[in-house]
Amino acid sequence: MAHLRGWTGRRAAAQRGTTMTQYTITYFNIRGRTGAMRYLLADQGCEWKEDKVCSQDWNDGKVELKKTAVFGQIPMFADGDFIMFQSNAILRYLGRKHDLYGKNIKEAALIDMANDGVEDLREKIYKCVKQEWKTNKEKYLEELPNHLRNFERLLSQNSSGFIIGSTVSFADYNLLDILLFHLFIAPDCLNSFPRLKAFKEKMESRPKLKAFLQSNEHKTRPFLPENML
Ligand SMILES: N[C@@H](CCC(=O)N[C@@H](CS)C(=O)NCC(=O)O)C(=O)O
Repeated sequence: MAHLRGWTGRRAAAQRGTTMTQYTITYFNIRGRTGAMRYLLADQGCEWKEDKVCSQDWNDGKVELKKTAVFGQIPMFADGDFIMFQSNAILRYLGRKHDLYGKNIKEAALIDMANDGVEDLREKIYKCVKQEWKTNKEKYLEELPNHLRNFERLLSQNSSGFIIGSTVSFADYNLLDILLFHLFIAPDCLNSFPRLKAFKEKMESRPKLKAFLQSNEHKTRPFLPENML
């Protein structure tokens, strides 16, 4: 019976152009540090399960995982029995597994470089949001073009429209995610950056990713806890 269910599931997944569920994302009910991995999985035709952690329970110490997580934090990612933490390590793992890590070690190094740039920007915005967004917002948005300009320059050096190399990489999904978050807090922020705007449109128009971005599941998941913004 289990075998039959597996076969039926595989056939259904194949018909939808997706692979069987073997991945699980364990996280709070926000996009936060898991947006990019969801975009990657959706775009690569993979299914995954969501294991939502209640933030109140987490803060009250009621979630066992808080004690067992390698660095005491989530997201946690499972590929079958294989468990790991750290969102950027998860992206790199999926990058290797789904051939989204450049065509040689130099391209891979540049993809790491671009992804670290996204991480730096993510850290900056999360820090401002966590402290006191209302107070920090104006200054943050004043400085934002200086950060976005670096990505615009990188894109100008690459004719493919992707951040590095000629095909999509895991860093592209992460860049898309941080851009979508910034557009949420500052809808005009890409107006002076035509390449970033074109990049966003290129990524959003990839059919499987487009379908995911339009899904209720995605649209109803907030970027961050609502009381933070
Ligand atoms: N470097 C880690 C940071 C993870 C992190 O900051 N997780 C936050 C949610 S975004 C968390 O677990 N917060 C609850 C806590 O620290 O107890 C990553 O990239 O995965």
